[in-house]
Amino acid sequence: MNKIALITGATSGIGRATALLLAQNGFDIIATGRRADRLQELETQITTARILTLEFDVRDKVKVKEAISSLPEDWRQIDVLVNNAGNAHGLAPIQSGDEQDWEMMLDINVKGLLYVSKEIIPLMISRQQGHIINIGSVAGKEAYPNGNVYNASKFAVDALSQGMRFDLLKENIKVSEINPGLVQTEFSEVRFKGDKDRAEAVYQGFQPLVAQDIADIILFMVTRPPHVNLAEILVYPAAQASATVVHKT
Ligand code: NDP
Ligand code: 8X3
Repeated sequence: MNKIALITGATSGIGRATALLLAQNGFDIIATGRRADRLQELETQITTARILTLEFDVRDKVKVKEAISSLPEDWRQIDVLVNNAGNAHGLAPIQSGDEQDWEMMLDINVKGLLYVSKEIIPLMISRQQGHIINIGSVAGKEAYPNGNVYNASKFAVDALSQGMRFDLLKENIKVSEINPGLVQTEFSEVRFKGDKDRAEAVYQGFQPLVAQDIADIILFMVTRPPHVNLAEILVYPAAQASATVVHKT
């Protein structure tokens, strides 16, 4: 019988690549996101494993609870939770930051991760097994100019990953964190509110990571032997040395 992986934010970028890769490698997939058309498309693309999709906004804790409660019995043995849903909204000095952007980043990246985890952790505890992978960021390891609230949200993911690891130790649940540098996805388009030129410029002059690179790491993490937990990985493109130092040609 396949293991089951629930991936938040599976409609795009890292989450989508992870859903496709895990499905090719013996996992049944629960894919979540807000865009129903993307979820339906993913259903047609995953043919070698079972796939179930759940459409919800991670900010809505009632909907999160309802969605996870609605899982049929044969989908409730979740082995892997990938807390991936998230984005940056805006890139502005703290003194001119937009409050709605701030709320989105804290509500999605931090509270959303908590709401989903709160529903899945009891299912894992009841089986005394599971693996939670939190997608943090280099932005959660070092702040950078104008990153402020996005940085804060990812520093929170880092703290929560460490905290979860302590609290779930006796429950035999592994907690891992992946902190990527620049990955070319829809991330910058969202950050710059649909400005495609500005988004593309972020990745020009060097070879950025792609979503598949992060999916490969997730697959490696979740296929280690039971006694091994790869607790944390910081992964850059070869041309990146810190959050702000990128060698562009
Ligand atoms: P994308 O924009 O391509 O994907 C973001 C995903 O998150 C989408 O599937 C989106 O689905 C989902 N999402 C966003 N908001 C919500 C919400 N309110 N409720 C439910 N789902 C939501 O970006 P990435 O793949 O790059 O980002 C994935 C994760 O990786 C994020 O946590 C990001 O912070 C992190 N990261 C990204 C890096 C990069 O350079 N790209 C580097 C380091 C970390 P939908 O819109 O359908 O709801
Ligand atoms: C995404 C990477 O450098 O834009 O978390 O913050 S960065």
